[in-house]
Amino acid sequence: MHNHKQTLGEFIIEKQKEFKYSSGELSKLINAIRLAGKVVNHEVKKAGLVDIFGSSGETNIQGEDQQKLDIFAHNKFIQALSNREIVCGIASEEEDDFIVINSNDKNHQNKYIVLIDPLDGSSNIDVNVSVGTIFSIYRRKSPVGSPVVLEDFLQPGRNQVAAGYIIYGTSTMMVYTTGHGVNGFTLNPAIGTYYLSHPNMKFPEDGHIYSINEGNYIHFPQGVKDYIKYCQAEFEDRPYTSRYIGSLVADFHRNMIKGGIYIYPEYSKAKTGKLRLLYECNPMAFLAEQADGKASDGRKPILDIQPESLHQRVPFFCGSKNMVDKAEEFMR
Ligand code: P6P
Repeated sequence: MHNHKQTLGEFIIEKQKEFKYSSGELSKLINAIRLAGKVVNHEVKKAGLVDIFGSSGETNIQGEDQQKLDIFAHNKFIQALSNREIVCGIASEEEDDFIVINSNDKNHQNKYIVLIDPLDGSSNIDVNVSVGTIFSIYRRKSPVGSPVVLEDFLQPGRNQVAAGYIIYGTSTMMVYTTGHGVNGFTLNPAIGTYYLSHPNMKFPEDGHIYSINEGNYIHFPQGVKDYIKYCQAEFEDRPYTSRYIGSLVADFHRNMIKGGIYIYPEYSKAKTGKLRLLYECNPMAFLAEQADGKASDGRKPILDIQPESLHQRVPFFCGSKNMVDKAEEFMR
């Protein structure tokens, strides 16, 4: 039986037809991300063969040692998004401030902004473990025609128009939502085409996998310690399995397919957690809710948080709804 899998390109065109007033700008934006993802994938998959291992000797605003692939990925996404007159501004983990795209007024006519973590999990690059790109898309709030301003980037996650990730794993996949469910596309590297391999992805309501860096156990809030002990108790469907890859995209993706919870809580060494609200937690929370999962800071939905700064960090509890509910019970 010829099982024609729809390509990402066909999918985007078909979905655009459903939005009769769509200008096609969002489709162009998703296409730009699709293209940049292929370019980054090509580089990531050969990282071991060329001298792009190791650090660039520079550090980013997080004080993190910037891997060359981080910078390569950042540049490729900025380039792909800037060249096509689609967005009026970009914020990236790799840049201290947001980027105003081309100050000529043509680009100020564009209504979308993008926030991106070009290569999350970069510490895993040198050990050949999956890494990912995370992106988040909003409509600008400031008037079209003027240069984009900080407030355009500080919108609650609930305002997102689209969000997704590219996971550079045993296969490369692009997983995204435009607010009508989550769809996963797998890249066929031989021909550079993404195919719809995981339509309408959903978090199982329950799960038996918990993802947390237990090396920080003694520093965790008591509620997190109690939840971990709950996961480890010999009872009913427990103990659960502990799986922690050290790449948010990889842990999230596995949990969405198999069921599970990912937790990066606040703790003594990271007073408000480690993950960034704007280009890690908000896009993953939008995907989680669209896949009938849940994402909170341990108390309230991530998507309802009013951001105050570009690189702000928040505690992150995300995954199967019933597991996040249970973890929140322990946090109360
Ligand atoms: P830790 C990678 O740097 C990252 O931002 C996430 O992708 C990952 O889940 C987490 O940090 C790992 O942090 O402190 O456990 O090494």
